[in-house]
Amino acid sequence: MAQHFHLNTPLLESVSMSKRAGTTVYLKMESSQPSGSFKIRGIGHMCQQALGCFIIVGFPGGNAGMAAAYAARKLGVPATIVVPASTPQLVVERLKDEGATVRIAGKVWDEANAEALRLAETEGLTVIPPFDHPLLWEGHASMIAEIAASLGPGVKPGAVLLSVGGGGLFCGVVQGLKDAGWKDVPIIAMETVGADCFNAAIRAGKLVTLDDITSEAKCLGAKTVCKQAFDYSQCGEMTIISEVVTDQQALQAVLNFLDEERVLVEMACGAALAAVYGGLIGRLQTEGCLPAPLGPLVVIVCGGSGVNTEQLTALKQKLLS
Ligand code: PLV
Repeated sequence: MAQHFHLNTPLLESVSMSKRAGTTVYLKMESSQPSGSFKIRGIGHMCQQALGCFIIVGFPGGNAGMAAAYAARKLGVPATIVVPASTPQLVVERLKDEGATVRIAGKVWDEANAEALRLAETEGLTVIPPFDHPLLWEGHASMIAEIAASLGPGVKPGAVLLSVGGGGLFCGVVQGLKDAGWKDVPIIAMETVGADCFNAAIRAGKLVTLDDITSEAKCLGAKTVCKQAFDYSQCGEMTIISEVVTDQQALQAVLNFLDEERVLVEMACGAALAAVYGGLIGRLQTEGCLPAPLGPLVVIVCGGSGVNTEQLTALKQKLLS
């Protein structure tokens, strides 16, 4: 059996983004993972520990589901992905192409989750959660060890820039930074308006459940961030900067990235990229939240497979016209 399912992804220097950020920008290309996003790191790791068949409750975005379906195919075990009815047909088709059984249950994630728990109970399946589990964070943390190896000895990031949905990626990156001895590296955690459960929790000083997900960045659409992510933001051990961009800014970043780096990513990833394209890095330096000058900025290009040219055109019409 393979040691793990994820790939060691490239760390690419972006000249055009470096110009905009005023420091060297390195792109950790998680968009080139099998299944299209970083999710395979944590989910692949967890599926390897799980015995037998498993089940996952997918969000409409489907990247966690895609990663589980891929890992199941490689392990030769069946996977059932339960998704809410709001899941786009494109995502359902891709999950089926990966060989998963797709069950559509309920209108929203909570209803799909209830059905998944019922199925797990009656059919004896293991539930793989999309973002809230230590094994997922352990798997995601591997990207920081790779970044350290790519940067080489003595080079440390000035900051790490990423997107937050339910906080699984964030928790993995925190863990990875701690493991690398990089606790002093600030994390810039990006969300979109209407999918901003982490920012809302930080502002409220407690976990907050959003009424609804109104952002088009569906893959950031967890209503409540995981407790571990919130706890990291409160413990003061590391510098965590939480920022929110509009859907328009996230989409504009996706378009800029496609033009300049020739890679198509989801809006969820655009939220992080928008920090560079929208001039946020400079603003944070002016406000004293980030040092000036800043060491290399590492951007986690989390990817996402729920996007194609047709959907991009539809998003442009909806958000930018
Ligand atoms: N997306 C999950 C969970 O959604 C899903 O099932 O699609 N970037 C991309 C491309 C993602 O797919 C996700 C998560 C994130 C960022 C955020 O990661 P998280 O949830 O670990 O913070 C809710």
